[in-house]
Amino acid sequence: MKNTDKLFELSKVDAILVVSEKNRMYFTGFASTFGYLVLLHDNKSVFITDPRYYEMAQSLQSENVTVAQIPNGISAMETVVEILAQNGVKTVGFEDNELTVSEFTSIKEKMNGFKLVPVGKSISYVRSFKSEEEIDYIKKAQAITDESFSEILKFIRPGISERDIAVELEYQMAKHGAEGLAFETIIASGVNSSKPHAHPTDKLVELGDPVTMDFGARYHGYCSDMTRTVFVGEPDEELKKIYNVVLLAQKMGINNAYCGMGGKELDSYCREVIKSNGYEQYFVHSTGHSLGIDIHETPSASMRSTDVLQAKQFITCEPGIYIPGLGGVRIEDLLLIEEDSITDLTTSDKNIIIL
Ligand SMILES: [Mn+2]
Repeated sequence: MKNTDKLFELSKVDAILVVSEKNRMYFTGFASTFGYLVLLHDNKSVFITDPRYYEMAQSLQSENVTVAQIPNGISAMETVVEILAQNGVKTVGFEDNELTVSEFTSIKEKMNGFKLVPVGKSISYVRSFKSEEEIDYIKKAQAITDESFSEILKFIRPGISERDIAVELEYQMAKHGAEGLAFETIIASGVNSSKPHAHPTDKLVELGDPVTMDFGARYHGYCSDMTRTVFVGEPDEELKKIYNVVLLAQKMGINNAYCGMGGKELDSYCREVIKSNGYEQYFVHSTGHSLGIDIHETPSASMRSTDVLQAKQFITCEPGIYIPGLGGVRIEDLLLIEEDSITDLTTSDKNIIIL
C-alpha cells in the first residue's frame, strides 16, 4: 500500500473512496476489475472486494490494511457506508475526474449522510511523484521500447504496410517483456505523417517516405512512450530540413531542462527553435506530459502549463513539425527529473536515420 499522508494533508477529508480501477491499482499495487478502497487517516485502509478476488487480495492484509468481502445479499456501497460510519467519518473525498455522472449520482444517493468532496486533483498530484519501484517499472518499460525500436529498423522497407510495422513492433515489445501496450501504436508514413496521431493503415511504405512511430510498452502496469521518425531511402530536402529543426528543438528542450523549471518554460525552449526557423504554425501540440499508470499524467509542458517540474516526476520532450501534403517529423524522449539531474531514459539514436 502507498503511504497516503500527503494525500490527506492536501485533501483535508476524513476518508477517501477509491472506485476507479487505476487508482485502486495505484494505491494497492493489486490489479482487479472490481473493488472499493476506503482510505482512512494514519495510513489505514479497507479493501472491499467480491469472492473472485478475496483470496488473492489476502496478500494486501496487514496491520494497516483490512481486506473485506461483501457479505451475501448486501451491496458493496452498503458495506462502504458501514465502514465509514464505524470510523466516525463525516467528509469523504471522491474521484471527480474518474467517475461517470451516473456512478457519481449513485454514490451520492447511497451516501447522503456524508459530505462529498472532490479530491481528483490531489490524487493526480500525489501520483505525479513516483516511488523508486514505480521509477524502475517505467525504466524497464522504456528499455523494452528502445529494444523494440532497434528491432523494427531491420524490418522496415519499401512495400511493407503501416499495419505490418505496428504488428511487428507490438510483437517485439511483447517478446522483450511488455505485458501490454501503453497506448495504441501510431505508425504514419509518407503524407500520413503530417497527422500527429494517425492510425496505422494499409498504406505501403514507399522510397523517400518518412515513417513516424509513436509507441510505448506497459510493464507492471506502468507506461513508456517514445517517438522516432525514420526515412526509407533518401528524403526530400525540406523533410530533411524539418528533421534537423525538430532535433535541434528537442535537444534545446532537454539540454535546458532542470528540476524546478516550469512546464511552460520547457515548452518555450522547443517552440522558440521551431519558430525561429519559420515553422511555428506547424508545431500544433504541446511539448510534453508525464506518464505512469496513465499514458498522460501531470505535469505537462505546454504554452498554458502552470506546472513546475519537480524531483521524482517524469516529462516527455516531443516537439514536432507537420506539413499537410508533405509529411511530418516528431522526436520524443522520456525524461526523469531528479533534484540535481535530468536523465534521458530514451537511449535510441535520434540522428537522422535513412534506411
Ligand atoms: Mn507522448
